Amino acid sequence: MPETLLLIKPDAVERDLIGAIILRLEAAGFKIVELRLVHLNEAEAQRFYQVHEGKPFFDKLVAFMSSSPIVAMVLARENAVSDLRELVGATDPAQAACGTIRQCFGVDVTRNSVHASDSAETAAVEIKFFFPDR
Ligand code: 3AN
Repeated sequence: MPETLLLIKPDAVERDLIGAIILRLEAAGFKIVELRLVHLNEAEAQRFYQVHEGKPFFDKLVAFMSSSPIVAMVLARENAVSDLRELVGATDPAQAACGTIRQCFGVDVTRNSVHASDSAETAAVEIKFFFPDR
């Protein structure tokens, strides 16, 4: 079964939205096959987002992602990568489609509550980042 990585970001963990987000994932038919709560340090957050290094928002993104704990999970389902991206919604919550996780819970383009891998190749790398034994 195809797998993808979902992160519940600091803004959502801080607002006690872990359960609400998991409810939506399970209701959409995603199976949680790995799950952990983790507090990234700055170097780890830089490594996770290295494709964005040099962009104007990089330092802010790294500071945010290492500011408090996040939840990392591996989700399995048919069409896991593309269907999870659809459920998550656009990067900017203000632009995200009605009913998406970011539209419902996101605060702004940095505090957008969740991350989902954007391709099967990225998913494989991101899953290894958080779950090296997989
Ligand atoms: P997505 O998570 O929707 O795939 P990416 O991969 O383009 O978006 O960006 C990764 C993360 O960087 C986003 N989730 C968001 O938190 C942050 N980000 C992207 N674009 C901006 C921006 N213009 N200003 C601030 N943060 C941004």
